[in-house]
Amino acid sequence: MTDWEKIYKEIEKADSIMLTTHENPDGDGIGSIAALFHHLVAKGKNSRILLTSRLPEEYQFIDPDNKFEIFDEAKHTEWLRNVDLSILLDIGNYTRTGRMWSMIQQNGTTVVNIDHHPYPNGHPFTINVSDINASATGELIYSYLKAIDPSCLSKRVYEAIYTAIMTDTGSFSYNNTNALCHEIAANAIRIGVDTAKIHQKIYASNSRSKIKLLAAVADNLHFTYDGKLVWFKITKAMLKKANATKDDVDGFTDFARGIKGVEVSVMIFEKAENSCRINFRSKGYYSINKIAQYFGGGGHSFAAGAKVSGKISDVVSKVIDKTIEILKEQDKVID
Ligand SMILES: [Mn+2]
Repeated sequence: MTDWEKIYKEIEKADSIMLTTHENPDGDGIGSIAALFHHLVAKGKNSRILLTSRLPEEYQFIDPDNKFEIFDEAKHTEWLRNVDLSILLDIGNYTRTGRMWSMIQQNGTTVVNIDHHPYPNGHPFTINVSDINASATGELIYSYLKAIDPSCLSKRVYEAIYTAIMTDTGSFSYNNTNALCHEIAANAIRIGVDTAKIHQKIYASNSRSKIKLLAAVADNLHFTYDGKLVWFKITKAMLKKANATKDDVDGFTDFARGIKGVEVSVMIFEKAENSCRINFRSKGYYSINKIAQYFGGGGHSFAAGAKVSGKISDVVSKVIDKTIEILKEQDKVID
């Protein structure tokens, strides 16, 4: 039996199914959920989408029927306690389901995980499909639907899958872009998906506050390690001054990586007084997920993240020192 058949068997058995992705969801998690949701509804399942944080504005078009709910303990505990199957998509690490994880575990039901992030230290899932060669989780959902329920691949489902793949491949530009992504994109165009419009909705909708914050960031970039490493911090005060929100920092680490001569970019974002979020990006020469893993996070070789507790000034020196150390180690191996 293939993995897809195993997963479908679990779906067939279940009456109620919960879909979720990581907190601060991105286009891949959101698109993958929306595509799979159509399949579950077509199969007559009582399905719900529960997110630990809200659907970002630029992805609202994927959810015209308001099926994406924000997990609320008072509202969802009872349902979640009795759910037959939980499906996690693009999660990276199960801890990124936040408060929902303990509930998923407590009810002892089947957990299916579909992801393109690696799981080096084992996993707590009933069925785990972790394919690091896939460009995006959306690509895996496409393969699943093609194998199990090809008639479900409607224009709307292609829209969701296209969104997942476009956002995770940097609009088909990163080195995870593969032949299948382009085949899926071609199918999407043939079925009538307005791909230019999707791109515009997601990438041409920057708020003025976001650009104001980006200007502050661009003014405070720190170059080190022969200019190959660039880092910047975003403090609460900077957010306030630009009138920006935490969602506005999306894409900033990619922007910094795009500078000529830079190989690795690091963002240190002050979440709270004693907690920071760190994002790492690499152009492809250095692998940076080891750094994220050192700080208890995870991700891919060239895009990873972690949460680090402590004051931002302490976190900056800790993270940058460790980053340089790990880049040096890789330079030694490469020499
Ligand atoms: Mn992804």
